Order: sequence, then structure tokens, then C-alpha cells
Amino acid sequence: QPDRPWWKSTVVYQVYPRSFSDSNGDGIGDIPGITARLDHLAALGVDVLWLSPAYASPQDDNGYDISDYQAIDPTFGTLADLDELIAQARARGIRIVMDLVVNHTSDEHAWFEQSRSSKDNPKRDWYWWRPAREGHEPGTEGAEPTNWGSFFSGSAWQWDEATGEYYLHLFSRKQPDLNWENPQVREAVYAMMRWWLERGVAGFRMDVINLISKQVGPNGELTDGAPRADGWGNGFPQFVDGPRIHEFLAEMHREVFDAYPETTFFTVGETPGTTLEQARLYSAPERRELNMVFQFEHVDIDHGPGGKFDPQPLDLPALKANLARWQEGLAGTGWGSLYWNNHDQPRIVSRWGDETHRVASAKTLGTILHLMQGTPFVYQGEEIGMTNAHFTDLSQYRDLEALNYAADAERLGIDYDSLIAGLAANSRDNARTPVAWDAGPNAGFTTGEPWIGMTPGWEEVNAQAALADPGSVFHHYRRLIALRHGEPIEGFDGDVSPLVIDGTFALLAAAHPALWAYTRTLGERRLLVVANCSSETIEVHLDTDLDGISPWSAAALVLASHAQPAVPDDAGTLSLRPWESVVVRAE
Ligand code: ISL
Ligand code: CA
Repeated sequence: QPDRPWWKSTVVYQVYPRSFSDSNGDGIGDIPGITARLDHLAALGVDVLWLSPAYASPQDDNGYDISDYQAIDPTFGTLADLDELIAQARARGIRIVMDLVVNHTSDEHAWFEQSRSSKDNPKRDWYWWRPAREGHEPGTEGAEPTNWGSFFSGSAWQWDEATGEYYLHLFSRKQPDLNWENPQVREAVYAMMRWWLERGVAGFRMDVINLISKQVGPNGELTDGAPRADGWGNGFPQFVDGPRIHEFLAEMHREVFDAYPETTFFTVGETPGTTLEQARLYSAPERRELNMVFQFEHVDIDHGPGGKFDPQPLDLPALKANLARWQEGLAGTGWGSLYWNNHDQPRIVSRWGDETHRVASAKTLGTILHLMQGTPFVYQGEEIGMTNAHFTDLSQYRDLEALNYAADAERLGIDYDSLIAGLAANSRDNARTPVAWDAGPNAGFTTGEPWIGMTPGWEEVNAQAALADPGSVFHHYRRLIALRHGEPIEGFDGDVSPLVIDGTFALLAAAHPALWAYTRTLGERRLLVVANCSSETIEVHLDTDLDGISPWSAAALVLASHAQPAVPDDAGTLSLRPWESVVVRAE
């Protein structure tokens, strides 16, 4: 398929540098640590490494608060270290994609320092400055320019004594929002992006890119939102997929990417709160905005009325239906990303799998995701089936989202036990404990004291053990990636790559509470994925559950979670053990 964009057959691996591998014993992962572990990525077979922010930063939000876009934070190394990472990755056929965080900067960025210095500074308008609400004493409760709550608890506005105005921060108060209405801001961002592309990076993952355009009236008015569970206003309608977002992204494409061949870069927008309709617009190739986005509907599906720290049991049919809707909705018009995990989400094996069936559930969830249409993203540690952190005490948490929420818990009427349970289920720190490399001290992550506690159990769950075991989660992920690439795997030497990349998706047994089954079809060929997403044995009836699809007679077994995969009996019943999955191809 020479005319297919390269990123359709690509698998991306995300590295969160702070937690990946520490080369100098200070307890914090760094860039030389990543370079030293590239053979792990090469063995897995991924094409792209997405590097979470390693730029100069006060580290209020672990690097998502950037004080210099064109410098590497000394915690993580130097620009020379990054150049070396790019070169060493390239030598292994792996491209580096950088995180682009331009909805906001750090409050310690030179742009913001100038902006805040006086009302007539030329950069004043680079950020969102507003006076106190009329009739209110500036700096007091209720005087905020709008009622918007921030993503990290509290108001989205910070009072700044020096010039007697508030600035907007959708995230922490150390992450002031850039004003994209100002063309100078956009030009400065595009120039910075070009600088990175010239340095040899292969594109960007764009942090909360769908929040950059705010709904603003002719005289700069911003509008209050409806109250949300914590009492603050919901500003989402004012800035999610805002009025000028498509204009800005098309402009960015013209100003930055048009100068580069399509084969040299790719883009993925992180788009919380976006809809399928919007995602089609972002990713439609002819619109030349983005290649794909990260949607959030599926990962928000188990959040309760109190938000992410009010977790609810998974409604499996709802999850299946949601992902099927996105599969069908993007087919032929745009393109999607596929992910269970990233540095903001709890570990999938703990969340929707079962730690007592850790290996089987990790493999089966990986199979379900990777054989859908889209570009799969693997988050560090997912490929070895790492679990949640199992923190039991507030003092173990490091993430400002968790800590701000905890500080607000009493006001919200949340008792300590519920707080700890909510954080244990959904805190971002679940994904931020160090990657387990071997069974040694601190799992080989550092020779020093790790900046955050280790996930218990690394003596068994570590990369070295996983590589040595052909039945491990690692080797299963390696096979899934090879299948997408059209490469032979143990026990199957056919090529299902065209099916995996281009095949039409159809969900089977939509209402079944435990079975997740779907087909991918291309011409005469078909791939069938059948998975038991429960910890009990289930009986799958080929006629009633799988629409009579029974490719087994003339089928090739492609991949299975268990060593002796299930086969249907003469009556057409397939008995699947806990978290067992099989993938078969029919001609
Ligand atoms: O995890 C979340 C908070 O509940 C998400 O809403 C998250 O904040 C949102 O997806 C945006 O995430 C991105 O931007 C944030 C940063 O903290 C996240 O790590 C990043 O992925 C601000 O830059
Ligand atoms: Ca280090």
C-alpha cells in the first residue's frame, strides 16, 4: 500500500521520562536513561517514541509546565543528550515525537514574566488577563472574572497583586493559558515547532490542543458556566473545540508542516471532551489539521457523578458500544488513535482487567485494542502488564491533581477512606511509578532513592522476566505489533496487516456482559477476535453469539492468550477460560 500514510501501520510507545530509567542515581529518570533502554523498544517492535515533556520546567506538573520550549531540563539532561537519543533511536528505525504543550506555559516562562510585569508590556496580551468581576472586592472569593473551575481543583483564575488583575489557568496556577487570539503567540509557537522539526523530531503529540480557542465576545467577554460537582462553573462549552480551533490548526499546518513531506512527521492532538463529529473534522485528511486525536469518552466511562475520583464499576457493553461507535464513525472519513493507558490514566490491567489473572487479562485487553482500526499507543510498563501503584496513604502521592483534590476533600464532604479509595483507583500516579526493569533493588530503575514509590511486585513483574518468558505480556504485545506490520509471528506466518489496518469493523454480541467479539473484514478475508472479559469461564455459542460466524473449519489461528487455545466443540460452543481470547483468520 504505497499510498497509505505511514502512521496507519505504526505503533507508538510513550515514554514519561521521570519514571522510565534513571542513569545517574538521583532517583529521577532522564534522557540518557532512555537511550540506554532503546533495545527494549526495538525488541517490542515499535516505530515511534513519544517523549513526554523533558523541556526546562519548574516541574509543578512534571514538565507540562514549560519555562523554555527550546531547552532541556537539567533534571533530564542536555540538548546534546536529546540529539543522541534521536540518533540512537533512528539507528533502530524508531522516530521521536515530542510533546507540544502550548495551551499554556509555565508562570516562570520569560513570556509570562514579561506579561505579568505591567499592563502595558508588549506581551501583556499573550495571556488572558482580566479585572475582578464588577461589584466585587478584587482578590476576594467570588471576584474571579468567570466561575470556571480549573482541571486541578479550585478557580481557573489567579489573582495577581502586582498589576491588580487575574490570569487564566485551566490547569495549575503555575500553568497560565496562552492567548491564541494574538497572532504573535501563534507565530512564536510555529517558529518553535519548526526549530524542533529541523532538529530531527518526527512530529508532535499536542497537549490539550482542543482547548486553545476560547469563546470570547467582541469586547473580550468570557462567559460563566453551569455549576459542576465541586461548585465551580463548567467552562467546557467556552473552550472545548472552541470557535477558532479548526482555523488555528489549519494555520499551524500551513505554517509548520506544509514545508515537510508527509512521510517525515505525524501529529496527534490530545482532545479531552471532544466529540466524534469534531474528531472527524480534526483528522479528515483533506482538511490538513491533524492526523488523529486522543478521544476521552472511553476512559471517562467509569467516572461517577463526583468525577474521576468517584469511580464506578465498568459497564462492559457501554464500553464496547462506545469504541464501536468511534470505529464506525471514523472509518473512511478520518483516523483514530487506540489507547488504554498514558501518564494520566490508571493501569488498564488493574482498571478493567483482573490482577489475579494479570497475564491473561493484560494480553486480552491488548488484543482487543490493537486489532481495532487506528494507531495504537503503548504506555511504558503496559507491555509488561504493570499494575496500579496500590498506595494506601496520602503521603505516597506526588501528583498535584491528587494533592489539590485531597486538600479540597473536606470541603466536598469526602471522608478520608473514600478519598484514599478514589485516588487508589484513578490517580495519575498509578501510571507514574518507575518502570520495573529487573528483580533487583528498585527494579533496576535507579541506584538511588526513587522520586515516587515503586509499584509492589516488581520481583515478578519486570522487563527482564517478561523478555525471558515466551508466554509473557511483553511477547504478546510484540506479536500484536508484528501482526500490524505484516510480519510473521510464532505459529502464524500469514499477513493480516491489510485487515488490521484497513478492514471494516463490526461488533458482535453487543449486549453480552462478558464477551467482547468483533470482526475486521476486507474483501473475502476476515479476522475474528473473541475475548472473555471476565474472571469466570464463559460459553460462547457461535450461532447465537457470533452470528454464525465459524471460520474455525477452514481457519488459521492467528494469536491466543493461552498456550492451548480454546476451539469450538461439535455443537458450536466455544468455552473460554477467564480472560481467554483467540484471534482467527478466515479466507
Ligand atoms: O487527567 C486528567 C485530569 O483529570 C485529564 O483531564 C488531563 O488533565 C487532561 O487530559 C489534560 O492532560 C494533559 O494536560 C495537562 C497535563 O497535566 C497532563 O499530564 C496532560 O496529559 C496539562 O498540561
Ligand atoms: Ca536521573
